[in-house]
Amino acid sequence: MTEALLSHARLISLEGGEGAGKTSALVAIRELLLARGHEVVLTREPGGTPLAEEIRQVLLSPHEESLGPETELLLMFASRAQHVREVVRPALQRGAYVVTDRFTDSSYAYQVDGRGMDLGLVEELERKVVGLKPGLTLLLDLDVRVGRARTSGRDLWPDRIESEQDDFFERVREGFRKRALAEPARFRVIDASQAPAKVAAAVSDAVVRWLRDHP
Ligand code: Z5A
Repeated sequence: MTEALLSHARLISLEGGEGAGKTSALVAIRELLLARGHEVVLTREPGGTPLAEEIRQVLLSPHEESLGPETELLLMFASRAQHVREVVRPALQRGAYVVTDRFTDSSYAYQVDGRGMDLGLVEELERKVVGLKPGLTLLLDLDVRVGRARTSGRDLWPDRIESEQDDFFERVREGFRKRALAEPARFRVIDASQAPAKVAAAVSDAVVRWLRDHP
């Protein structure tokens, strides 16, 4: 159990709503870091280890209709605890960059702002169970309807969280934007409505600047 929340410069997270383009952004960051000779671990949440991926299946299954918001929150953190223990900390300790598709900011946006869970509880879980926060967080910000239109038709059935209504995702988007405003040194907000090449260029530019300032 940890007590302090430490920021790590080699931990980079990507955040945003559905269809924001996090997948292509991850690839752009990996290429950039590899070209500079760094070891890169690409990972995701919920998930990132065999056990955490099993928890992800439960969290996203459209058949888990009875899963309550408290259980959802605790399973997100159970997945994250395992991910941090097995993947994130070991990679950072051996000098690698860890680039993660979502991290604790998603729990603030989805579980606190989206579901109305207690902010203090999430802060405590972040401090005691995770103990780490990204040095750099790229928020791919996108209109909710545009994001949903991009992913519509992708899956036969939307997952449990994708099945929420637009007002839920509007609260999530506002939650992310609020966090970015509160922590301008950590967040870079990227307009994800641009063409894919422009989004990738903005992401790469933000990471290049970050590496320059945090060698
Ligand atoms: N969740 C949570 O509630 N609490 C937590 O603590 C955590 C997560 C960690 C699973 O995450 C769910 O878990 C997620 C939040 C919740 N629920 N939702 N909704 P996920 O990251 O696996 O799910 P996701 O965000 O929905 O993934 P996504 O829709 O695939 O988003 P993406 O990775 O950002 O999008 P993409 O795959 O890169 O692109 C989607 C499509 O858009 C694809 O067809 C692309 O070709 C297209 N695209 C991408 N960029 C563009 C541009 N620029 N123009 C046009 N089209 C584009």
